[in-house]
Amino acid sequence: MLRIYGAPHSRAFRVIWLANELGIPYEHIPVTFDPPNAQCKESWYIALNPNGRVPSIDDDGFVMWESAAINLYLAEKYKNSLYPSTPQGRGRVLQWTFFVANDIEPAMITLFRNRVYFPPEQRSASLADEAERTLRTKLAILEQQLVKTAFFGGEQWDMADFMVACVLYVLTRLKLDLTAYPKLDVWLASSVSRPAAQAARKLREN
Ligand SMILES: N[C@@H](CCC(=O)N[C@@H](CS)C(=O)NCC(=O)O)C(=O)O
Repeated sequence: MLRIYGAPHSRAFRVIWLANELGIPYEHIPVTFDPPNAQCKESWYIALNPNGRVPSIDDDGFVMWESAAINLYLAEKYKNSLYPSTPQGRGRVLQWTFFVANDIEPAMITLFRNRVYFPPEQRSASLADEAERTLRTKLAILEQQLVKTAFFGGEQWDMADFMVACVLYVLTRLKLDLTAYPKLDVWLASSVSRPAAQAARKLREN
């Protein structure tokens, strides 16, 4: 049985969403990460993930951490129609995975923390503004791709789309104005409306 560790409003959301897409049965252990009582800092959890961060998985005794790596592993092991059948298709999945992880997520998280997550007195408007400028140049690259092809996977919504959408999900909580990226806006709304995403979102609301 697959075990997924991490509160549903953490990056564990990404893994839960994919497990739903793949139809994998799993047990969810909602390990908390918010101080001061973060369960991910307890010794039993550090034994699973030395970073003391969520998510982690235990897949029949195989323990892994890092959300993107976990999702690439699960997609390959429990392949369904989302998993590209060609090396080129899989190359595209990796390209978009690294792009969102390296170029988008740091700016997006800085923006999220300084506009939404931190208490108002801890927010920095200048950090937020700078992060928004960086983020917008990267969102323009995603928009350009969707002008060329309907999906990041090409003709159909596949793992490349999933890997972008599960990171960009934070934008829906930031309420960033996406009118400069009309195709990305529509694509994101439709991605997060997928039944597998909706089921994972429900856990966040509970
Ligand atoms: N690159 C890691 C980041 C994991 C991460 O930062 N998780 C947050 C929750 S979303 C966490 O555990 N924060 C607690 C901490 O850093 O102490 C991944 O994608 O899995």
